[in-house]
Amino acid sequence: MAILCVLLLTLALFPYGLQGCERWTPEVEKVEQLMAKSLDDDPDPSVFVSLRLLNYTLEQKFVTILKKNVINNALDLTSGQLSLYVLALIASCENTMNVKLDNSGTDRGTNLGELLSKKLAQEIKSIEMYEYPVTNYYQVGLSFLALCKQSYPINKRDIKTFAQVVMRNRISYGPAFSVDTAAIAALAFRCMQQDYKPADIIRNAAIKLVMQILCAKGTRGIIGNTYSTGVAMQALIANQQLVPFQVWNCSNTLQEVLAEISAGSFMNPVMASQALPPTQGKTYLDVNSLSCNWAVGHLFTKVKTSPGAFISCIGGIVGSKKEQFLNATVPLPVGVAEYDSSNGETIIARLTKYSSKKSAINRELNYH
Ligand code: B12
Repeated sequence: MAILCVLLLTLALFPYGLQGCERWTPEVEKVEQLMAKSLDDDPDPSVFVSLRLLNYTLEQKFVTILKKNVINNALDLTSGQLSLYVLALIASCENTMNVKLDNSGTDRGTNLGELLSKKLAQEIKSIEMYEYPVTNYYQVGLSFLALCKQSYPINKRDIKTFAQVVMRNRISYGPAFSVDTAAIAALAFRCMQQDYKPADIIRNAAIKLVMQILCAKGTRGIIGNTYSTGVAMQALIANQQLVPFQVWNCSNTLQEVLAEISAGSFMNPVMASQALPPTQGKTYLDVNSLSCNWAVGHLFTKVKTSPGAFISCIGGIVGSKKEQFLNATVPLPVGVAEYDSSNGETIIARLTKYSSKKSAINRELNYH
């Protein structure tokens, strides 16, 4: 049945461009904020990548924490975890081949490409010996993807081994076909279609994966289950030149994902991180086409006073002890430490000159 489905879809192959595959909703924004909040504990690279793809304004301090974490733990990370750090740092315009915490001559830098390449070599060796990787095929896919995004050399033989896994229907965990795993592999093979060889083997693996993903689509648009649909959508968007338009209507899937988001199925930031980017037409392949405008950090300097924190300096500008915080034109009834900002509210620090006439606005800073 599955073979017949793949065959029919292959015959019906009519390339087309995807349309109407992006929609911003208040629920998407809520989940985006939930992801952003989760970074404060310890930034997860998957959540960070997702927020970067969504164009969410982040503070650069998270990049420093990610760099510290990856440099200190690189050897202990699994191939997939290291790959997610690589993607996060690429999305931050960092040179992953030479990651440094400071620019003094003493820091020799860490080559994450080299480390990841070694981890992938172990995965491939395990596949060749035991027909299963050290971790799982999802992480093997992430490793190929992250190496490709760094334009790091990948052994032709390793690509062939992974393609063979695909062609022999071994993209699974346990006995069942894994849509999530196929999706990550499809993103990796799409990426490798650009500059890697053997070209025909890479293309055939991508076609097979796309067809398998399409065969996992339910009538309403969910692909696999709720939690695989986001990554599957990413795979189909990235491989849209292989998607027959009669077979997949992206907007049905988008609608289902948005409905699940509204129903509260994505309160786990990592699960949300896989699903949100494709709702805005973005995939992991876009990590290297983002601009790096960081939010200014450490904006407010506070001094301790008996009622609580008193803001003495904003954005490097020292106050005159005459500052006021207003909500619209109404002075806040509490200090900033106690002020509970509501969702989506923007704080504007507006520097105005007090004068008997109209106040002149010198500078305006916006913060979310
Ligand atoms: C591989 C995999 C597994 C492997 C993990 C072990 C291995 N050999 O690698 C196995 C087969 C054991 C597994 C089991 C389960 N999995 Co699983 N798994 C995955 C998969 C495909 C990749 C995970 C991965 O490597 N990520 C990349 C690395 C870098 O990130 P990581 O955080 O280090 O990965 C670890 C965790 O993801 C953890 N893990 C795997 N599955 C689950 C599930 C839950 C609920 C938790 C908390 C952790 C967890 O194992 C990974 C390897 O150490 C994901 C797909 C996806 N979209 O994320 C599904 C996925 C995470 N699994 C899922 C589920 C539902 C399960 C099960 C609950 C299934 C079940 N009914 O028994 C069990 C949980 C078992 C348990 N002990 O708690 C769901 C989670 C949905 C959700 N809302 O949280 C996903 C998203 C698949 C899906 N689309 O439904 N899984």
